[in-house]
Amino acid sequence: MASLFKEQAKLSAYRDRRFSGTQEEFDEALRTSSTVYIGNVSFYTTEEQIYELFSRAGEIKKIIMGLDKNTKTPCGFCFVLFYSREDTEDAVKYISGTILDDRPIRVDFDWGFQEGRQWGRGRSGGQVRDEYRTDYDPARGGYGKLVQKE
Ligand code: GTA
Repeated sequence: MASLFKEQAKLSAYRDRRFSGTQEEFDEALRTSSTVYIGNVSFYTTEEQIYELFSRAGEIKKIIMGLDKNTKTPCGFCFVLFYSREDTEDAVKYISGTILDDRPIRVDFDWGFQEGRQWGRGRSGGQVRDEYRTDYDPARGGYGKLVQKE
């Protein structure tokens, strides 16, 4: 019974609306890929800091910083590509929740990086969540973009 639950447990609460395959294909990609998404990152955190932290889980193939599509500057997320699935699972298990630049980062399984996914998808250029935020977050551009426009 426990293994049935384990099998059915969702690997991620996030569903990428731009993933073109079926839900089954999405789930399979999450189960097998060696890519993680890192969220809640400060705009000031560097690729070098990400490298140093995530190397603790295993050898890194590549880091892709998430960028604001207008300013081309970091906008608070990134993808880390590992060589091994085991290291990917360790990153989710042990690094998620770690404090980096005073913020608890979120490490999520990802279906796999594709060109274009490095850009924020919000109308203002950054991440969608930073459009709607109502709190003041100095490490992520201050107030949410919609509040700033009011
Ligand atoms: N693996 O959790 C994730 C994740 N997120 C949040 C973004 N990406 C993720 N990948 C994984 N796990 O490549 C990836 C995207 C893309 C890149 C930038 O990061 O696949 P984005 O953050 O700008 O846009 O993506 P995305 O992901 O398409 O945004 P989405 O799913 O609409 O909304 C994200 C969050 O924003 C929601 O969970 C919610 O908290 C908030 N939000 C969205 N719409 C509203 C709304 N109308 N009102 C209030 N809050 C909202």
